[in-house]
Amino acid sequence: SPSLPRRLRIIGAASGVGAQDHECEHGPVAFHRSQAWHELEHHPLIDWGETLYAPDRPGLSPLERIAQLCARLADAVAQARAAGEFPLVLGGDHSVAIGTWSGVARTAGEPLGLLWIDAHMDSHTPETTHSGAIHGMPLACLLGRGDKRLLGFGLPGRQLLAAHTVVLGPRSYETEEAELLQRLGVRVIGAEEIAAKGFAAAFAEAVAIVAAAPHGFGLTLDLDAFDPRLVPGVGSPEPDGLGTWEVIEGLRALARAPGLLALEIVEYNPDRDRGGVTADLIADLIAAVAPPGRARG
Ligand code: Z70
Ligand code: MN
Ligand code: MN
Ligand code: MN
Repeated sequence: SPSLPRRLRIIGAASGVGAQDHECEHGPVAFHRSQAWHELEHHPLIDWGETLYAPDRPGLSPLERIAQLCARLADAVAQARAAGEFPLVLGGDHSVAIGTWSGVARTAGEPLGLLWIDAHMDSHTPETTHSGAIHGMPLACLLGRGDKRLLGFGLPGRQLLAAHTVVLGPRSYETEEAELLQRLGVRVIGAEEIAAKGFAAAFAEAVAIVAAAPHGFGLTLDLDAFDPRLVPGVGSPEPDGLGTWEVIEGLRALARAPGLLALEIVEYNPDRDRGGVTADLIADLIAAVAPPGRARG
């Protein structure tokens, strides 16, 4: 008999302290209150699970607050998978990726493939960062490099197979992080290469690499990958960037891949949104991966 479509469980991860501008911490709650979510919430196969917050106790450093949030997020993601649901994590700044993909790798039992769509590379270590911002480090952490306090939520060592990890879309980065990715063998398909070969070809190449991971793969989508003229509600807008339609179409195709284990959408900053267009896009991205299901009306 055909397998039942998986329910999709949204988990809000309200981190802002990983970025220099903390406003992304309001992303999950703002989306939950938006008209775009109101139109999606009746979908029979989409549930809002919970929203997790970084602890606010005085004396905790940003890194300690992110570590505590990521520990709980990894557990929440693992619980969703154990319940047979498909986790969709909504950030929050991109440091939450440490928790999301640690939780998924733990349940998969082996390191994963990961498609990282972003204007940035997020592959600094505490030794190479220029800004000190932890949302500039999560991919390095998932590859096993970084502060030990951010490394203990998933498998021992690394959560990702470098040979099945792709960074798609970077157009703003520092040389140290590009060098780390090159040294580890991560394929980077930057904005110039996308412009040269077209998004569809670049996306297909990226999917072929990540979907070949033997124990499954994920997608993390930093909203700053999009052109900020189309998607203004992001933490760190960078000029130019991807179109929305091409990515939604790519997600529709990706959702049919049997190895896709989870999805993450991050860096939603409601303060910079205009007329709810960024919230609308988030709803369209969620709908693109949701199983088909009639609204209850
Ligand atoms: C820079 C840093 C970053 C997101 C900005 C930027 C990192 N490389 N990541 N916005 N999502 O601070 O390390
Ligand atoms: Mn605020
Ligand atoms: Mn990012
Ligand atoms: Mn980014």
